[in-house]
Amino acid sequence: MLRIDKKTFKHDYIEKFREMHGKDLSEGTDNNRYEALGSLIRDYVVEKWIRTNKCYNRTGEKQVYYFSMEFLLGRLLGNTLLNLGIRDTCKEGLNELGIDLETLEDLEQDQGLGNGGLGRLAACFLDSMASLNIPGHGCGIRYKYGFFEQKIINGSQVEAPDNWLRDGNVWEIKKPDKAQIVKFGGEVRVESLNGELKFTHMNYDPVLAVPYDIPVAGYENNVVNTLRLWSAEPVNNEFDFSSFNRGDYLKAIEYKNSVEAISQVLYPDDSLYEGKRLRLKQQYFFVSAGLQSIIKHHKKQGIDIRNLDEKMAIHINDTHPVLAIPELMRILMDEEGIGWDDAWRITINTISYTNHTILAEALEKWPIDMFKKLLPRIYMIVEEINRRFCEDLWNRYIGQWDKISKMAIISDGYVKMAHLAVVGSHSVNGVAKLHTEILKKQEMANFYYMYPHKFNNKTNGITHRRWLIKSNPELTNLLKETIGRSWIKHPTDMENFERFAEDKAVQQKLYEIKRNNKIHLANIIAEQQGITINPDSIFDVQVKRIHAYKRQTLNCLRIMELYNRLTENPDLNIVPRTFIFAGKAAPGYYLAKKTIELITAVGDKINNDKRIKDKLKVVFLENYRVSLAESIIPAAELSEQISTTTKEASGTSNMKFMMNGAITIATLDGANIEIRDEVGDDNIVIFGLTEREVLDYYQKGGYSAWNTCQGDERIKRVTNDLINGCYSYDREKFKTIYEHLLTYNDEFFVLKDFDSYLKAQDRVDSLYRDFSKWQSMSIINIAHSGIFSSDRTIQEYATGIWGSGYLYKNL
Ligand code: 26V
Repeated sequence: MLRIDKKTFKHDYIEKFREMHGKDLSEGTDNNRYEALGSLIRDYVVEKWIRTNKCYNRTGEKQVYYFSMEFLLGRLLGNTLLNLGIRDTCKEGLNELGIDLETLEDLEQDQGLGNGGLGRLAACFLDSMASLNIPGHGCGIRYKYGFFEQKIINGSQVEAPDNWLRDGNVWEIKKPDKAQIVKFGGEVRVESLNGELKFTHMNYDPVLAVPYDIPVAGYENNVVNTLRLWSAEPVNNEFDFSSFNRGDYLKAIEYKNSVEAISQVLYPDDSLYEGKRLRLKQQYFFVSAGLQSIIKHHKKQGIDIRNLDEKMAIHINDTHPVLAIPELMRILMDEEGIGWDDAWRITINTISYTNHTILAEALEKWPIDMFKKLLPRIYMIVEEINRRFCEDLWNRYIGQWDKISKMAIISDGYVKMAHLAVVGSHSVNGVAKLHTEILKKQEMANFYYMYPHKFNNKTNGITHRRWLIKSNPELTNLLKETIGRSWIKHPTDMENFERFAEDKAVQQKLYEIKRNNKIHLANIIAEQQGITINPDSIFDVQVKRIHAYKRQTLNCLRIMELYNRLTENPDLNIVPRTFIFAGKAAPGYYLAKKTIELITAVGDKINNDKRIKDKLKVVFLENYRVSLAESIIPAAELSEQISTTTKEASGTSNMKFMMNGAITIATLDGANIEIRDEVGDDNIVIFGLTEREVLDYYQKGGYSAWNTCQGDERIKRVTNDLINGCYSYDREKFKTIYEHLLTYNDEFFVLKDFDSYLKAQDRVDSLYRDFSKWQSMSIINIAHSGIFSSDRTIQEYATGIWGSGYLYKNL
């Protein structure tokens, strides 16, 4: 915890402001004030950062490196203040200077270097590693443009670049002296020297990888870990003017552009793999730079390279950083002179891998030709890993050629990244129980049979510091008043809150807190979208990436059905509802973009129909991002987790919602199952096909969307409404959605689950009418959310995978 009193803080702040802006505080803009505050807090953090690093070097503690293409951090100011334990002091100090802390916090640009769940998980993990005293650091890419900014224009998504670095970034420190060279292309010369093969990479295109370090402060424990993000620069920063003739000049510019392209932009897809060469380049770029710098660091500490696996663990977030496996082999063999067997032992012991999806279309594989040309030495190593692996398979599965070619790392003209990840690591984990079971029994059954010891489950989690303490201060206070503070460091202690489930005073207080959060969100909605919503309606929320398997369409069709009932009978007795959606569609994902158009069209019609007396409102909030989620989630009452069973690996917003007291309506998919197990069937609303039923339909067929539609008048009507001009004069507008459901037999069982979903929604309506029942459900959900803190998840990774104990000492 940082010991700083209000007086010192005020003094430091005023000084910092003058030094940065060359004027007095009273003359500055809010932006000036934010910059000065961020910069001052960074200075405070740097002290602890230096001390933490010294401590790590002194103790020789095992270091964990979390490699990820994405870190979706959001804003840093508020959470850093919270973790340093100085948020209240700063707030009061600023107040006395006539400055509102929250106003400044709101000025910070989100750091949006991720697509969704996978990237946000990496950010939660960084927070938990630092807070649990684990020496764990992030390694990724400093994209110049993060996840695109979404605008809704005439009801459709329009993408704009996210120029998040425009006004600088107070949190990063550039470290040019730690830059590394990454080599692309060229060829490999193989020589035999004294009976040993020597590999020399020649005629390659060098790229300079320059690191930017971001401090990650733990919660009141003096630990500051590092997130290192790499930026690509040409090797000779500017092109070489000495050879200034036309040809060279253009070549030099071309080289500069092609190098800078590497860290230019985050790929905005998260479920459709495309074999884009630039993405492969990005992957090798940060993995190679990261590994080189880590190994140099460890060597500097005097560590015997043969014991590297005792001193570091490298975790790969999905297959995106899987080139860490051959790259580590390359460094150990070609640069450190270690033989294959030792290098392989070190590599396997060092690397562990998390799988985040079973969607076949998201599995990465690279065309051999592309791979070989771009990374010739790495390809040779992958080929050798594959040769040895296949030899092993031949001995085990004599004559079973089909099985062998299915499992091979290189086959059918591709390098299969998930296979490389399983073969080259000591641990493979899924992110929720069901997901891990599906990996073991279906998607990776052959590998599980061969390496059962590698497979394990680590159910995801979320940091309760951002998703409860920071974003829901009133609920945090209620918890402190009722059960004390132990849950802050030991989140499962939130279970003590269950004792208050039937306590009328606590129920009332909880209701008031939720209502305040709803009003806060209603104000944002009024400001952003110009829509007035009723704070006494049920806030029914689905916010996440727009994807067919997440079934925003199912949600939308039931709104259309309810609207039909209401127009026929405006006196229908329902609790008024506000349906809130937000989420981005991948720019090339036509069906997802059409889904947004449908939601906004349904909203336009319903919100302006006087007949239904404001009983329903539909809102699509633009530009979903971490900071917006922090306003939406504390205000939610119903959490929509309605993916097709088996398709959502875990989900993490489900955990954030329950922690903030929302009731979940869900299929038994991903971590919804664990949530159900925690709160019991009475405190969650479950519907839909079971895992078995879904798998049977996929394997054996037998589902007819058309017949399901014909057998249900409500479905007939709402699907018809997609093409009869009800929601658009242009009858073609939603035809793709209609066809996906009816012509192409509804891949994600939207119509099959429709009836069950409607019944579940009716249950929600009647539960909500019972004030005391609803509040007690809400209390039970909050009380059981502690287990979904990423602190629990990270403890499991640390003890079960990384073998890194805790440093329970104060730095
Ligand atoms: C895949 C691809 C495919 C190629 C284009 C770029 C790209 C970027 C990311 C991904 C990975 C998507 C996988 C993912 O985000 N999975 C989500 O992971 C969450 C954290 O484990 C989990 O809660 C969600 O259920 C799962 O969908």
